[in-house]
Amino acid sequence: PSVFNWEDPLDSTSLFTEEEIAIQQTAHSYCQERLLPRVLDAYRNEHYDRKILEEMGELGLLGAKIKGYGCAGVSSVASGLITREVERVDSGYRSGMSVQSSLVMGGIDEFGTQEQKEKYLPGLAQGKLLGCFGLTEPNHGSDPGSMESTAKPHPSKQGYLSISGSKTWITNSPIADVMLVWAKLQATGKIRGFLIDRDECPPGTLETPPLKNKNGLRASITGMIQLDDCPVPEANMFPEVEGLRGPFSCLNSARFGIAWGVMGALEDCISRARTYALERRQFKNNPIAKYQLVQKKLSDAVTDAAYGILAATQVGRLKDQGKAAPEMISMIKRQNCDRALLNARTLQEIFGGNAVSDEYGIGRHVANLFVTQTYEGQSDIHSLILGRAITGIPAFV
Ligand code: TGC
Ligand code: FAD
Repeated sequence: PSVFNWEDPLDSTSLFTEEEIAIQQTAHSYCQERLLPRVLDAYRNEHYDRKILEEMGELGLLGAKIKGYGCAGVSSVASGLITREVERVDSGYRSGMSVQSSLVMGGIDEFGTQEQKEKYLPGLAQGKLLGCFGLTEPNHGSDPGSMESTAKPHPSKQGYLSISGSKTWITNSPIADVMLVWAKLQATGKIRGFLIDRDECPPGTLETPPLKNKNGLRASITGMIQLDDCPVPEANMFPEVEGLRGPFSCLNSARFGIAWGVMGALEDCISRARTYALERRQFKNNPIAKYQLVQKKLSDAVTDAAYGILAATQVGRLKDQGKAAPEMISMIKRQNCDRALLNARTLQEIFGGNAVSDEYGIGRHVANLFVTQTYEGQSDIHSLILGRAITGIPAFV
């Protein structure tokens, strides 16, 4: 007879190949042995250790889907399993990795010239070069199409553009070596992608101040990108892609990764809450796990995690066959983020007063999961993307 396994209730593992399971195990061991012991300190002190990306690079976890340039060339499902393992420890660590892998490396791989790929991808794959992705601006978050950053011919440097503008809430920006910045080309008014090397920016043309005192995602580093007539070689512009298709294509892959990652965070909440409920005793020395209301909280969370993984697996398979519509990714990003946040918040109640202590880890996940529901398209924005596809009527304007 088949056995019910609360850690994988619908046996999603049976849908993964041996190679995918081996990759997940490598990521799992690294995350539990090397990341978990440092997360509490990192979160308390709002510290991100850039060596983490180098360690991930050594294991082949960065840009893992990309073929060539020192990348592993794995399936979408395998890349999802990596993000699930990283976010099982902390969404901030997954965030740093997603930006590097999906947004920067993915963007260069899809839209870069051969020279750009050869120049940046091997270093990014090793985690020796750090990347960030600048789309959001202080006045334009959900509506990046209205961005104000512009690129115009440089007044004095032949073959250079001059970029001005401000990007905010940018993961990794204070420590990034290379920045993928989206700005409008003045001549056409069209959005284009630019690779900006920190080392090549003259003093005063680039600042990347950190945004401190966050109440979520404290184990990742976030900042601004301020460009003031920054000279950027024309050769550093993505050659063809124009308009929002560029940044949104990178986002398809990062949003897919988040849909997997938040399920890892939720699974960690489930495991912590279950252990706590079995150990904590109230009323005639009963474990609180005996009480129906506690069991319902666990049942809801375990069900949502199992459904979320199955849906993400299906979209991953479709993605590799070239059949994943962006709306499918919006659906799993929205659903998995919303469900992870809702269930984590409910499971937090199982810890009683101890939920307030950061030693129990649950409050950290709840605070992080609020951010995951907000970035890469806030959940309501994904509702509208789905609503547009369902009705044919865009609700944004
Ligand atoms: P819309 O008219 O919908 O589209 C404009 C052009 O873009 C194309 N497009 C896509 N292409 C590929 N994939 C997608 N998912 C695409 N969605 C749209 C579309 O075909 C069109 O192309 P063309 O050639 O006809 O010009 O544009 P809109 O301005 O009406 O968009 C509205 C909306 C709401 C869909 C969009 O603006 C949106 O998604 N807003 C959310 C913004 C967002 O997600 N920002 C993320 C910033 S990066 C980030 O948060 C990183 S956090 C990382 C971490 O730390 O983990
Ligand atoms: P707004 O767009 O001002 O939205 C505020 C609220 O209004 C939301 O609830 C939204 O859903 C709602 N709203 C807006 N328009 C509508 C509408 N038409 N109909 C209904 N509701 C609407 N960005 C990057 O480019 N790169 C990064 O690396 C990056 N990292 C981030 C890291 C962190 C920790 C955080 C917090 C954010 C990061 N972001 C990054 C920015 C993130 O993508 C934006 O915060 C997000 O897209 C929302 O934009 P906003 O904050 O300007 O909110």
